[in-house]
Amino acid sequence: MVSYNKALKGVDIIGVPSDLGASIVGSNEGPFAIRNCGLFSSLKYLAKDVADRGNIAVSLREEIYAEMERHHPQIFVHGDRMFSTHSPGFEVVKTYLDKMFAALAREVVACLQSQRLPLILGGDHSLSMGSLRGVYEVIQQRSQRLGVMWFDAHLDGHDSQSSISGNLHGMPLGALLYGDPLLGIKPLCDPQDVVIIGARSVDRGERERMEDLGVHIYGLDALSSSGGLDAVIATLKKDFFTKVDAVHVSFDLDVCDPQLAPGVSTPELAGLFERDIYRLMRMVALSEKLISFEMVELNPRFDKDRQTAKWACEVILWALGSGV
Ligand SMILES: [Mn+2]
Repeated sequence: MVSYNKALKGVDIIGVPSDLGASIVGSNEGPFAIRNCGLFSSLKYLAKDVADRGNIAVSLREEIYAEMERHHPQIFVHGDRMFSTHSPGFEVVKTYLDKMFAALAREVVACLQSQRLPLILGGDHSLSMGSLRGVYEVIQQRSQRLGVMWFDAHLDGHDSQSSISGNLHGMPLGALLYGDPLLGIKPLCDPQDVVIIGARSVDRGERERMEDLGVHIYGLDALSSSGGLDAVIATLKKDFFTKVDAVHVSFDLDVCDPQLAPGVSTPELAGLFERDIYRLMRMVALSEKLISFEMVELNPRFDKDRQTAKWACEVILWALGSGV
């Protein structure tokens, strides 16, 4: 049993050591860095039944390059841009991603079906394309309504057409909201039940497209005005938690201020600090509706003295009720 969610029998850690969705490498080292901060033993204080299911198999970039060369002998410039959706070799990348996302979705389904909370450690944010597919599979079987809380400096609301970079970690939420034929993703999220918290690096078109559909965006402007966080928490309690049956939290560490969490691939100035996150995670724990949690975008290469990895552990523990 987890201290603040009686419906959960235990917690299963799942690592996704992949940075294939990002042009900046290094977030593949995230799961190792978080585990090395003693996550497992800390979780044991909160939930007696904690298991680590290990990592999802992720192919090496080098292996994928070699496969690309076989299909596209004319491609000889190897670089991180090769993984962009605009790359001529993307269909090769996609076969690897599909395998990885399907494996993650299967693991998530297995956890949820045994009333356990999948605690997913990324990895870049594109992993949500796999994790949320698994969560929705179970939610639909149960005829339930899922709320998605997306903590992020960015909206991640592009699709493979609208994205300038073609980086997959900038499009997981867009793909899940609109569907994306190139990525083979059908629309899964109900926009009304998606909240984005902490966004501050936003394309106007991306924001308007999401808001027109009904996605609730609580950007840094809403959170930093006087009484802003109080108002957002009150609104979420009234209009979000009461309406959904279960909640998935997707926590991109770049939602935090870079002074607090420097170890991310795409830092953005002026983010959330400890007290804000504490209050938001306490609300999640007290709701008793959390069914899955992912911690993404930790990039240990940019971390300072493991500060971001330790902080990531703290956020996880709060979400599971350690600060209640
Ligand atoms: Mn993100």
